[in-house]
Amino acid sequence: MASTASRSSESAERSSRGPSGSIAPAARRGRWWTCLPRSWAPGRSDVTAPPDPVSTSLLLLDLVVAAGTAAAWAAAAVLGARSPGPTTGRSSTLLLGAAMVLLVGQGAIAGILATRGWPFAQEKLAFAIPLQLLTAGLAVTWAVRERRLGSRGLLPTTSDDPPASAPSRSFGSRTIAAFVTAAAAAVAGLVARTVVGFPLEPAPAVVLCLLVACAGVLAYAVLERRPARERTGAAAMLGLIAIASLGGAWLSDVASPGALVDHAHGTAPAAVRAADASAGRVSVDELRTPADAPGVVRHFDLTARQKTITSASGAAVDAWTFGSLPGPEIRVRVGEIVDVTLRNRDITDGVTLHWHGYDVPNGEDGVAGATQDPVMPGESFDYRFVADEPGTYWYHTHQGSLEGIARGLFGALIVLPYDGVPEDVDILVPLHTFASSVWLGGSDIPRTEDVASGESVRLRLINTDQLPRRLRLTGADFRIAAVDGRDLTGGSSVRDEAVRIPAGGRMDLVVTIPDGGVLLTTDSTTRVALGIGPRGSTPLDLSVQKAGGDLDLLAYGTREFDVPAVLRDESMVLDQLPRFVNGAPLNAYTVNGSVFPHIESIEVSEGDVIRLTVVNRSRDTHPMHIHGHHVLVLSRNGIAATGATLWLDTFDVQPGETWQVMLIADNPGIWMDHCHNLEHAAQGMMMALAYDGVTTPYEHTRITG
Ligand SMILES: [Cu+2]
Repeated sequence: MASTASRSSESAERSSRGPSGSIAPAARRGRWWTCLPRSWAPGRSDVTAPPDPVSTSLLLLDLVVAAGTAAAWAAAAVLGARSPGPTTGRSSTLLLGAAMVLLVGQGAIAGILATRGWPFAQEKLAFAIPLQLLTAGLAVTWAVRERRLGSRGLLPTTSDDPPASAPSRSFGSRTIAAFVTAAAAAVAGLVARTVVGFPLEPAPAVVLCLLVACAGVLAYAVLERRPARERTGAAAMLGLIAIASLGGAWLSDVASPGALVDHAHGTAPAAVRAADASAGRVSVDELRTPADAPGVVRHFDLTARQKTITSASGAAVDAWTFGSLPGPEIRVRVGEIVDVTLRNRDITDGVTLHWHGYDVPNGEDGVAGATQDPVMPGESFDYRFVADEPGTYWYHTHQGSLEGIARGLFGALIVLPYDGVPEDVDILVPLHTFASSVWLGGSDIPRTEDVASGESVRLRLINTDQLPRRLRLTGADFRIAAVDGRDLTGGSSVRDEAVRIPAGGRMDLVVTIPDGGVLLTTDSTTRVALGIGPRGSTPLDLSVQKAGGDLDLLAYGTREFDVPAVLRDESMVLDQLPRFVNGAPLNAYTVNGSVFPHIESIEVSEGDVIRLTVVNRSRDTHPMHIHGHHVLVLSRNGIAATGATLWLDTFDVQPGETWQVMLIADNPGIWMDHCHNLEHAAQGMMMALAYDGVTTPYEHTRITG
């Protein structure tokens, strides 16, 4: 086996940190000045086309058709309230016909959606369409009956008009009120889709039915010119139901204790611990790495602080750092004990360290509000875990992580196999957007790395951004050796295919350097690139082929694993719905219709095997990240994974997609599951995977993502 020459990709210049020498890249003076705006927005995704456009398009079409149905009924009501003219009869017949055709259209679309997954269609097939069928049926029946009786002169058009005189309206009050009711039912269907979402439960369905009935009664009272008192009464009832349901929704958010509270206890540790022990419960505080765990201890010090960093291009970045951008690399070997002291110098909201993708004991997971309190300025926290899972990982703050990570509170964690990796050269390539400037491998300008022709290179790609990133390796065949810290078996060599890495995901590429070198680029920008080649070669001049598609990991490599019998199903339906987050109204990101901390936890016992179905009804991509566990990908959109066994800690559920993954409950604790687009997480898309009998003394109200 060739010896492994490990190199930091950020810079040739290094400075040693900590007793055992974690490495900080030195900032370099650049070739041009770029002025960075003070915006920490994640920027535009370079991966835009949804892979399952059918469900997404159908969901959109369904909304259009439902809105059209409501409009047709409303127009029929308006027309019906006008005095009869030469075309009124035909127009209203046409509108009734259109409304019925649109309703049939809703049914057809919902039927197709149901074949793609019940969560796409539940509120439509179980509520919106039956309610509309009922109200539409009544409206059509009355309209036809009235026309028939009216043509025989048997029916007054309104109760105020004598039959003999010219009618002031085309239809009677009862029929027009029925049109209004049908329009209200169509609107209720829209509300069920866009406000309530999945799952639609009985209480909101009953409220919506009451609102529809009230709308009909109010319309009738107005049309019948009933006394003002009656109309006011009906309007008041309508308003009351609306206000009561809004109030209920608000209270259920701000006043309900939240799912994690089932696992929370007070903050008197000794007494609680004794009570827990006698009840067979265990606190997250006890789920730590034992102090006497065997292995060579490698100690690292990480101090979070505000600091101005100069980029390779010479730009000044107003960063929050662990000393460098990205933070010092922690590189250890299987069998060693990773021992890290985190200190906070001046990050006022506090910091923690979460070991992204590394399945540490729960008490080391670094989630403020679930496994510890945030480390405030002047405070410190010690983390300790055994290096036994070789691969590429990263660490980042999990307190105010949206801003914290964006501004630089992260770094790489590399665990080498005991014998090292078989490649000659090992290059770390984090991809991050500071303000709006993309850094590839620690540089915001194109750079090169000298590697002799014929040498093999392992490129450790880490996407630390909020959005999926597409990367391309040009100039030679390459293979994917590992994803999310797990080796892929039997992956064949590919050329000019793009790799797509979800937010927070990692991918190890292996390539043998040809005479002309290779070039790593991202579709995000042409302003950064990493050329790797022999001295004197010009890999930065290689021309990038963008014709190739994305490499599909679900069909890459060879399978070596039989899925065990699945014991239990759980589901997460992702959506964007109006909800109160921390008491403020928001078009929030929801799981199963709720936002953090009110999303019901997935409760497991140690040893459970869960089949988790994740359905995305929204129009955003959600990189779902599960703490403390890797999940095995079973299928996407109903198509089974056929490639190498794919264990991921972050998987991109794109709009309209359905993923099925398997989770083995083998790491007790209270674990966060959340979208790693941290804006989405901060706006509700975060929940817990909670083990039976595990409690936490920390308050979830302090979790800020
Ligand atoms: Cu998301």
